[in-house]
Amino acid sequence: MDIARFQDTIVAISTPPGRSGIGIVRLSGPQAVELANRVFRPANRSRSPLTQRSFATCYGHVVDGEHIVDEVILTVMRAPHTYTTQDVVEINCHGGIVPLRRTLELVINSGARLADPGEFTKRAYYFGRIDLAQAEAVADVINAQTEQSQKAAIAQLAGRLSEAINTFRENIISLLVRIEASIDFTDQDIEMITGADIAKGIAGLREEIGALLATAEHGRILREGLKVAIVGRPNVGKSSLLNALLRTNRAIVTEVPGTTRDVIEDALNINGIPVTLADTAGLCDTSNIVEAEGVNRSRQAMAEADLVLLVIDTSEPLQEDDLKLLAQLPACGIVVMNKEDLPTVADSGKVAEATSIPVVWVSAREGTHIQDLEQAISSAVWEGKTGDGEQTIITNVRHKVALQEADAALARATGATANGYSEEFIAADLREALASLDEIVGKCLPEEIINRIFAEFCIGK
Ligand SMILES: Nc1nc2c(ncn2[C@@H]2O[C@H](COP(=O)(O)OP(=O)(O)OP(=O)(O)O)[C@@H](O)[C@H]2O)c(=O)[nH]1
Ligand SMILES: [Mg+2]
Repeated sequence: MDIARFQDTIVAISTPPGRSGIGIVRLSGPQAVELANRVFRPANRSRSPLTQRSFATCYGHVVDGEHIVDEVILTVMRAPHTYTTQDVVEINCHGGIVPLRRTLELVINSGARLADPGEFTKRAYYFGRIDLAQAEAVADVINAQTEQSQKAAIAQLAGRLSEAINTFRENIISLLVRIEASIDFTDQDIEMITGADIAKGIAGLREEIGALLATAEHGRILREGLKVAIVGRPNVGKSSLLNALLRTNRAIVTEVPGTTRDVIEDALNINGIPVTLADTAGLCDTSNIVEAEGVNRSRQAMAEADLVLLVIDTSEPLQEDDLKLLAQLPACGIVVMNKEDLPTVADSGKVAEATSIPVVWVSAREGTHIQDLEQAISSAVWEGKTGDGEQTIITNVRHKVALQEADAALARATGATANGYSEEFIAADLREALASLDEIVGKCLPEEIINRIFAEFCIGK
């Protein structure tokens, strides 16, 4: 890592482009206060950012020579208790693109460099204020789509995941110390670690890592969202159901079978779960090439979904196609018995016989019992858990893969112990497990990977 680059003073607009009450230009680096001061004129001439206490504000103007650019409030935050651990200055401008751009340009002309995406957070990581898992959580907090996703990200930012990983690391290190002592001092009078001790230590660790890994699916959904596909025969009310769940008229609904030709997607929040909902073309045998392409896309959406809602029209007798779809329905599915406002003709007993997955009755057109369906969707995801964010969870695929690798190395160590291999082999496996855990918190990780992680961040964070 080019540490010298972190001695540059960087600047960026930290708020999104567009009109807003306030926009923030942020600086970090050894010259942050000095460079900000060059473009700032305090309203009270006796107060200067240069002599300002940390976390105090100063009212005045950003100026270009004698020309006033904007009326601002400037906050000075002094190293080391700042976001980056360096001196940080935030200039609260008016939130229009012109005052923000001009302020940014003036600071750059004074000698600052434009920040790379995520460079403020990268500095916080390199200077040791947060570890890599916490830095990744910063982006997750910004990107969170629901309160539950945000809770998980905040817990990770506060270091909950890092604590769990560090406890695993310490357990491995203490096992390693004991194993290495027995290797180095075989002829001395110290208490030797036995194969049984090692096996017990590793088994306990694997159990805890396994419990953390078991949260990964739940975590992935919180971070990336749940993909839900609405499928069924033509005209059963799939698009009406999409509209009912979204509470808008997003998709075209008509009494003509084959109305929906393409997959229509939209995002919503169901009891805290970020969901991407896909309405699809009715599944049927067709020789019409447009309809056939629609059916292909429906099948693809069904295959890619985390959860499938199979809609059945209860105002008609069950058809062969309904039964075929029921048989194909994945375990993570819900049968939606639609049009409950009309007299029931479909044989619901046959549906219950055909599947063991939940069945919910609704009227998509009238909007009745839609909340029951939402409840069924969240139960299917959380499997009865509350998803209250109290548990430490894995939300990031990178962390999941590293934990799986650590677990695989521990499994090899268990095998080596059971087979009575020498302690050197067991120690080598334990060191590999340790290296995988290190990757999560960002110890000894190749720079290329670290750069890739921060490249995903927005400018100004
Ligand atoms: N009575 C009643 N009619 C409904 C209900 N849901 C949908 N319909 C009607 O059923 C017809 C088809 O609805 P759509 O939502 O377009 O059905 P679809 O499954 O998307 O149809 P395709 O896109 O053609 O596959 C429309 O006339 C709707 O008004 C319901 O709950 N009750
Ligand atoms: Mg439709």
